[in-house]
Amino acid sequence: MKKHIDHTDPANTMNTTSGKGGETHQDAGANTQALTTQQGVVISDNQNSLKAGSRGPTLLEDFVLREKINHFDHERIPERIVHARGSAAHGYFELTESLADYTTAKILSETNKQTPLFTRMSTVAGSKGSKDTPRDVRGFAVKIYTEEGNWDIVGNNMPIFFIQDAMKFPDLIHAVKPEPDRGFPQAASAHDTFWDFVSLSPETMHNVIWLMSDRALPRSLRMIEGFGIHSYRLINKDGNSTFVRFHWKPKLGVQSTTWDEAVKISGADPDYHRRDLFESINNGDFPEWEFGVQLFSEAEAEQFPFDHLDATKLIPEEMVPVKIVGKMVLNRYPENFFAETEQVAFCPSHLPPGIDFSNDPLLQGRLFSYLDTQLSRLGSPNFAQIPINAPKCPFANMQRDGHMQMQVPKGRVAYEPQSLDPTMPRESAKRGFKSFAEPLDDGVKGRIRAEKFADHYSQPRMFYLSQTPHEQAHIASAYAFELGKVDTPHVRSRTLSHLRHIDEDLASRVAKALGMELPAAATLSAPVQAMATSAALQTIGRTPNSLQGRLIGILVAQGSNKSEIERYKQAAHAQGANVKIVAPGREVVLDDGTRIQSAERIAGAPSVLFDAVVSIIMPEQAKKLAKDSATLDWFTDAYVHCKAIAYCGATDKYILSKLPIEKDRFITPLADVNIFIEHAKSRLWEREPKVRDLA
Ligand code: HDE
Repeated sequence: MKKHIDHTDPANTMNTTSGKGGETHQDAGANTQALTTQQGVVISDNQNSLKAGSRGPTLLEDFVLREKINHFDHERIPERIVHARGSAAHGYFELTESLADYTTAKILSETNKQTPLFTRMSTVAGSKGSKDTPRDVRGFAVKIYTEEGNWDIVGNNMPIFFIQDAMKFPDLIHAVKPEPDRGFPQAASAHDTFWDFVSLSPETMHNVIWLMSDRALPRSLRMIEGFGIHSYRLINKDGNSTFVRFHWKPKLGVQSTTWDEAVKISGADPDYHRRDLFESINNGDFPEWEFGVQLFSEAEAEQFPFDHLDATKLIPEEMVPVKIVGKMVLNRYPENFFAETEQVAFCPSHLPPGIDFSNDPLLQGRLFSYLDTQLSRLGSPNFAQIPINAPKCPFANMQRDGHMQMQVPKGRVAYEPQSLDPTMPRESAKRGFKSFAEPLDDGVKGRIRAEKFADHYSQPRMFYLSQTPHEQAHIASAYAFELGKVDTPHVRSRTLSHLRHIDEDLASRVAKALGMELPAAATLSAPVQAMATSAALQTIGRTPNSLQGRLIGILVAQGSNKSEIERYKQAAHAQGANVKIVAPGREVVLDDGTRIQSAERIAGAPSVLFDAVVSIIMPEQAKKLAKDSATLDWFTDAYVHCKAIAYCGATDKYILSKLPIEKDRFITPLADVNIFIEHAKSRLWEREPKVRDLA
């Protein structure tokens, strides 16, 4: 009955899906690896289950089918409670300036050597399958496989956190996650429970204003900053401690999208950031960050107008400069998403000797949480043996057994101290991890919050006043959008009562956009301090005027001018940008008869996916495209998102003239290629108030 079919021939593979009986697979032959069961038994037929007769029933005896289905049924593991959606890459860390005066950690004192690492960037609120571009904080977790043990810097793309004490974390997360009765909204903070919680917890105000800023809408994971947030300690050979905060600064600078763009990107490409990371690494454009430290002594910390152990406070760079001492390069995308990105287990408690924790009460809580969560997520205390988690330096201890033990420890000794086996590992007072011998004041035991933690508004105020006017308008509009989704009037009103302490003008703008009266200001538990503004906190103000790492979309169609296309491509490439050709179809014949492949059909590549757009089309094609809403949106969106547009005569005559587009200096005819390239490096923010009713 059985026929042998060559599955490498597309004509034949059709047969196997046709549902007709009798097909079988292509035979592995002598030189091809054979498909086997988990037990190594070669499988003869991977298309048909074992049946009694050609039309069944299927036999229980079919161990090949049962093993295959059984494994499939258990393919999923619990997703992370927070930061479930993430993308990651391998790379290396290199120290360029030694911190040997401050720490014994080799990773921070031995320069010019490359140490492997794995970095995972994530959203916080959404589940594993949620979109890449919600308004959200981004996780920034780096595992450095140092020769003295793994060092996990588990941080975010914002330098502060929502809460001051670990006790409040489950409440914060329950408030932001989909509401439990209805199961929505997914990956969104714009709903009642989030704003109810934050408006009752003024300590959240600082992170909330960052969340309302453009920082929450990154253009690319390659363009986010990373912060360790908490203060840590560096310990030197004399046992002296210096406080430190860790920073990652992207080589491409910080860049964000607008809110409207982020919303549309999530429809056009929910994997926008993951795809961007994958494509850039595969193109050899390796994402890179500088590694910096803010170093300060206990005495200096005493002088700060805030408590550095409070994770809702940043240390302005103008107060303690960020000293750049190294870099991180991501140069290899994971081979298998599950085995690496999903199974990687970060724990802030993973530190090499020479680095130590501070008493930040949020950090102290995290030191428990991450180890604990890995047990339920990965199912075994042996998760450190999974290749992505295992240290790359030697490791040995007396821990034994447990689910999924991968090692086969030898010998009769599994305890310490022992005198039977001199080859077994022993503690080392000299090389081992030592905690800083911190003198502790003998305060009272109690559920206490330090008084210095009480100032909740000075830093959000500093953040707001540090922004450019465009960014302030985005922030005010974001509050209006989010609170506009809140149905409970007293929650909206209570939030406004806090905004009054951040900035009266901000509060009035948001109230006006919501059509609400301004309530009385919230009760203050500490005076609002005037802090110097900090330009380092801007996004738009600091976006580099550069095309490096950006993407230009060129719309072409049947008969488009090849030399114009080449001219624009070359000009873009010369500045470090990538180019994607967009066309009505996936293949198109140009004016000189060459048939080219487009990267995308226009229906699947709205202009929100590009940093600037060019249109090179012939009149007949322009007339056709003028009737296509995807094409009309392509231009309208590029316009309302303040992007540079280069157009040909036919585009102008048949498309742009039909649209509510006012020609400004960022909209240029094809002849002005150099002007277009200059403009493509930034956005024309002055255009925004003409096209959007900002708060
Ligand atoms: Fe996390 N956090 N967190 N967090 N967090 C987790 O650990 C937690 C906090 C951060 O890519 C979980 O492995 C508590 C601050 C990142 O795999 C969990 C508290 C910061 C990631 C957890 C915090 C972070 C996590 C979920 C308050 C920035 C993703 C799965 C005390 C400095 C890591 C997991 C990755 C993940 C708990 C607060 C960043 C549940 C209890 C502050 C980047 O253990």
